[in-house]
Amino acid sequence: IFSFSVPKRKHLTSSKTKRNSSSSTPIISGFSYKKFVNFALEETQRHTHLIPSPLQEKFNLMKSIDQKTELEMLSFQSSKIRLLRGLTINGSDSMQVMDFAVFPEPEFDLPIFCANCVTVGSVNIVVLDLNPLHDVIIERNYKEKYYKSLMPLGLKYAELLPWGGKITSESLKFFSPIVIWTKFSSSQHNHDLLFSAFMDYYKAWLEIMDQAKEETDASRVLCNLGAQHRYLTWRAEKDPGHRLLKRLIGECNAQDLVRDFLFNGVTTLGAKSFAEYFPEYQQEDGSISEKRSMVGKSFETRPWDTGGEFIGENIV
Ligand code: BLA
Repeated sequence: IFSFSVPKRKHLTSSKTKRNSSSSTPIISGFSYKKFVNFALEETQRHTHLIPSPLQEKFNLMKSIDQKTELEMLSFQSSKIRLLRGLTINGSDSMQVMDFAVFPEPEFDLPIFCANCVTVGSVNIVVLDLNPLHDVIIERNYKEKYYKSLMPLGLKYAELLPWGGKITSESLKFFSPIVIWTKFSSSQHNHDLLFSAFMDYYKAWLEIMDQAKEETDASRVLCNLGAQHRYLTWRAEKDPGHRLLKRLIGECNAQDLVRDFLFNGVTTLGAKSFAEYFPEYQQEDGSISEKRSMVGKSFETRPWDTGGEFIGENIV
């Protein structure tokens, strides 16, 4: 089953930028998030020994129903990493998507590395973060432990990649003080900036992974496990990518991809249901509301100050 190897170097040069000779507008043709994932894999291998995940056998390459879009999946694990997985979508109509995440083993309270980038035409929507495993508004120790030293990095990119506008408070609670939540229009400059943010954030995550010590207190391990399961349950139910995935590969395949690959662990790491974690979504007849947010959008500006202190109002 270990017949899959990390992509070779040649893939690294697969994305290029061409200039349209008849106009001065740079055309970002061949822009792809594959180089992001390749960078992450190569960089991870400098820090730990990656082995392919058993998921790789089932999830590797897929075509959309109309055959026009390619979905590529990669997954690995290592001693501290329960699952490192990446999905890139190469669309025909200048749509490019990346969902790259790294989930730690439950013996580690490491943040979850999260890079979600969607490019449709010239519109780019980005969430890049070391998603906190535990609450960073209530649990100050957790925030201090991981984010205090990362604030300079967060501040640097908060200026370069400005806050993307109102966001649901449900999502915000999964974000850290250094989250990059941004929207921008395509240009070589912006894509380069995003790539450099991705590289810096990922290197920062690997450094804290190197330092992470295994938790031996069983109750703390259970707490980490519960927190990761809650996170997976949230994203497996409410991730904004689901609608697009359904359209591309059909409802059944999309469900498989979301529950078994992207948020693998949602059915195995814990037994609690979505409604138990997020009762506000439960409707009178017992079903789960299809709304993404019960609270609505808020936080027009970055709700963290330069010290990483939460300054947003009314977080629900
Ligand atoms: C949009 N993706 C978004 C938005 C967020 C995220 C915050 C803006 C819309 C909103 O405010 O809800 C991402 N939300 C997250 C993340 C967390 C969260 C990472 O709560 C973590 C806790 N996105 C994908 C994939 C696809 C995708 C795989 O990750 C497609 C296959 C698509 N995301 C996608 C699209 C939009 C989007 C199309 C814009 C349209 C929309 O908001 O529905």
